[in-house]
Amino acid sequence: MADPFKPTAKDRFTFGLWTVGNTGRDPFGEATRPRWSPAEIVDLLGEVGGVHGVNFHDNDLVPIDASEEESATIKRDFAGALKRNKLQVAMGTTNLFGDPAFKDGAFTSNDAEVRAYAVQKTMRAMDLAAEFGAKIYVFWGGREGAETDAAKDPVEAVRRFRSALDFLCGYSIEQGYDMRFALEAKPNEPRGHMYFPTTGHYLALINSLKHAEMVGVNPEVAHEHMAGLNFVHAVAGALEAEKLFHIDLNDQEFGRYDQDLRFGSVNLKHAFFLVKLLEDHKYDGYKHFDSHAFRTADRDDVIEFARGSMRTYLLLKERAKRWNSDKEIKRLLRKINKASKDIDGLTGDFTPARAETLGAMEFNREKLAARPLPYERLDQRTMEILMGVE
Ligand code: GLT
Ligand code: MN
Ligand code: MN
Repeated sequence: MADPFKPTAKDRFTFGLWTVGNTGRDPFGEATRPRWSPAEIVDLLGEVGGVHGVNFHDNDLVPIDASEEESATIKRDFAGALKRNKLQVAMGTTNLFGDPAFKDGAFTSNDAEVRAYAVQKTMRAMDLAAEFGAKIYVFWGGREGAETDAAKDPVEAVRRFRSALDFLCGYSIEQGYDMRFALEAKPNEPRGHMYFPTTGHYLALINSLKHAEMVGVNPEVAHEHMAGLNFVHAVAGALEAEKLFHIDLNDQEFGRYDQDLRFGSVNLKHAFFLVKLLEDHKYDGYKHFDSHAFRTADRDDVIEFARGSMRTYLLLKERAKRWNSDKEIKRLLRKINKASKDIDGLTGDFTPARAETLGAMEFNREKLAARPLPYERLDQRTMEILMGVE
């Protein structure tokens, strides 16, 4: 029988050059894996099988100091690898955090020249992403934050960030790139504090942009969990606002540094509700695994890491389907949901007449409070489905 948990390109799973290509370097130790070229990473993803596409920062593909000639060779090799492995470029982004010029931020830097350079670097990175057909462009403001609020007015920082985004939306439109931007929040790291710490902060900013319709969010599991927040709820807010343009899947122990662990490997229950949410609401964007293999992994184990990420998603998708069709779950859901068209209609659109009717209604608080909510049973059944009990 064919393996039902084998991914195909239709699943729209993607990986970044910087994720499977991660060398294992950390603040305390040197690399444990060699640096593979972009083409070698694409070949590795081809070997993994079932991957839809690959994502990159400008400098993951072309080093910041590459000559025209070097750049042309790298791009040619990369394009060849994409073709032979039948992979797409799904998303592009800019490295606005690695170079020392961005030590005090990029779009929010106190230095007008740094801000202008950051916008110019992004324009060029967008050109590069467009050359490879990317339609989604991610903004992760790695250095857009502060260690001391004596350094700048945080209101001014928000304004600078907005102004850069407005300009770059204009650039994408004028170039005919037809890109959609996805903003990625993180509470801290590498800065002590970031100006846009949660997905909610970005959802609020988007409404104030000149081209709000082309801008959405790219929430990441680890980033919301670092802040101790419920990621499923962050994604739900984005879905409801029709702003979930991209998603970064990985995992994370609550309250730790950014661990970028394999999807579903830490908080299985959260991962389950996340997959269920994405599937129930028919999210059809890319599912990007923004994580990296353990520092102990060699090339074979990196392949296992990539396969495991996709397999876990598909296993959880099957469990979500099982949950939705489970007789007991359905019975419990019927019991706890007390719908009434008449009553909901009353508190829908406001009219003085409805307010009058509502004002005259009598509610029996004791009766309302006495209604049973068997959530313990519901949660236990959920756990049993998750653990494979039929
Ligand atoms: C960096 C970060 C990620 C972002 C990437 C996009 S770069 O690895 O930790 O969460 O998605 O810039
Ligand atoms: Mn991360
Ligand atoms: Mn990310």
